Amino acid sequence: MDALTPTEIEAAVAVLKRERVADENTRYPMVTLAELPKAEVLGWKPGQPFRRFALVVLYRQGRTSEALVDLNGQKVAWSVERPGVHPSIMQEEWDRARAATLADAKWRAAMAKRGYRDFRNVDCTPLPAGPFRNEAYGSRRILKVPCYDTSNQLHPLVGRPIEGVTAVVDVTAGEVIDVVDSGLVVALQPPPQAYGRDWPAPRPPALPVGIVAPQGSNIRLSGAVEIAWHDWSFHLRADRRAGMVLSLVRFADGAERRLIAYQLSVAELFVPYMDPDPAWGYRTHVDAGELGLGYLISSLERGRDCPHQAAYVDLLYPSDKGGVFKAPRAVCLFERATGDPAWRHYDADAERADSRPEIELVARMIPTIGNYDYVIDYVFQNRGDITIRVGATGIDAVRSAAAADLEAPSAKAETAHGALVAPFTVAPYHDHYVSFRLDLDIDGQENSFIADTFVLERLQPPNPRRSIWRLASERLEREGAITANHAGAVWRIVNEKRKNRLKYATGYEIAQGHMVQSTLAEDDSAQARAAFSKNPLWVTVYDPRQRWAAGDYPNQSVKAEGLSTYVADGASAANADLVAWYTLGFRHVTRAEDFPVLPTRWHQFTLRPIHFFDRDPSGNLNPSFAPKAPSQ
Ligand SMILES: [Cu+2]
Repeated sequence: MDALTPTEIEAAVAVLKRERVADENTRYPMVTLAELPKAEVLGWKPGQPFRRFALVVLYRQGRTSEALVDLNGQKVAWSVERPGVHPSIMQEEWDRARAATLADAKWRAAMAKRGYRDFRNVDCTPLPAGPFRNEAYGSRRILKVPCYDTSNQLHPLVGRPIEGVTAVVDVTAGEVIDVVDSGLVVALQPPPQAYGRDWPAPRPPALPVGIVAPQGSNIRLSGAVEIAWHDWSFHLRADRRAGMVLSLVRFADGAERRLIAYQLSVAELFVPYMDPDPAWGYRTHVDAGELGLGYLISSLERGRDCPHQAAYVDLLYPSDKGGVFKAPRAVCLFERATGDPAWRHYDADAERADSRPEIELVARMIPTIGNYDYVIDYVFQNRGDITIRVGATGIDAVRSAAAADLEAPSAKAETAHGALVAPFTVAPYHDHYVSFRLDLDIDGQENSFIADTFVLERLQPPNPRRSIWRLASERLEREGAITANHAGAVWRIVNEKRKNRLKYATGYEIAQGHMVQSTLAEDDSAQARAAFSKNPLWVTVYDPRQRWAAGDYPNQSVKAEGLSTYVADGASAANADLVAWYTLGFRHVTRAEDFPVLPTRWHQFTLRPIHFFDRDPSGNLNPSFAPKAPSQ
């Protein structure tokens, strides 16, 4: 399960060139580990030889192909053309789009209408093109480019957006093929306080509060990269698109290391803006497929993004040109005392509480996707829970407005699709949908999905109660979206062949946390290509080729791909190798408190044992986990 090493990446590229599948002009939007069949992985014993394969997406002058390279045999196992698709955007394309825009005469003329004749203080940030079913760009590879006035600013992302003008760049030709001028001209006002260099001065430091492990760490790291912490163990690797990928998640139950999840990873991130302006309507980002969370992973700051004593893991990613780049401190792993009781009970007779302090393990990455930073955490707890959390922070995408406040004459129109977050600054409303691919393998691969719903049971006299609820359990027979009665349901994946001591099928609940369903129309191409966002949960039968909620190539796509096509054959889901896909998300109604920076906004859900164990696995927590009380 280890990520490809630099030697393997270079070897894969060399084999492709030698067999003339690639040449000097080929770019590599993806070079990643092609996993071996599950049986081969699970049957492997340390010391045995094993096979290694690289899955490569190649891009050369408008043509996309895929190849599988056998790294042991040093040969191309297969290669295939993929006509009509667009792989993720590459670094040189961003650079080319920015340069082409700044040099274009038509764009300069549109900017002159807004008072710009010199461009020293103008910066441009290319964006994915979005789906464009009705535009005349054909199959060209496009970036759309809005620009910002950066005079008096330190940070281009918080520059003043120059409204009304979007350059459309064919990044293969390196030329601007269209300049969309909506005619909107917003006279630029002075930047609001707290923009750029007016960031508020930090308050004086408070007395220190921290997370310390004075006698060392309980986390054990080995290989590239195996993690063991208390009863938990898992493997972590880097992927350009998913960021960190967790595999072979096990819990030591007595002498047995029981498999819970074969793999956990982000499967897509969809952020559609709700602004009809042509300069905004295309902003319907599908970040993992268009860009890549690993590609945009940001280095973690010691003592700020994670505690000082965290273990920081550097990760290596393949570059667009077939080389390797290193992301220093790409992932952190740390344990923390939450300050909460893991469990407790107060004994009134004895006048004392028996309780245990809670300690948990966090595995964290923070991809920075343009203006947004997503703190993505997998939190492991002694009670057997894995809580998956996403914290959205960073900077709201904003547009310039004429209104200083809501009483200004232009405010009503300017806040129809967003809120003023600062004077002259509107943050358009939008959604965030994060799809998690949860390949749960509860005590093995033969699993079933059961939804327990709450139904009203009427009671008759002489019973003084008139109603109670009872559980109605339904097993999912065919793969598909979970649409019926899902609010409040207990969703669980069980192994009907393995029983706990009470003879319940062992299982894990996908405990509903924050979830959101898209309400966009089916005939909106933004919705079509992110069809997964229509449902909070999908269950599919494992297929190693099905990894991405919006499909392999959502960039510029107008088609429904991914989950909606994965379930189309309705494969039997009873006692099958199941994959659950959970849509975590929120509707972002922007507000003044999102400014100058969005305070981290957390959303989460939990994987929780249900009859998996014979009893609470945290019942045996040692009271000595308690830190010594500070001397008074
Ligand atoms: Cu947001």
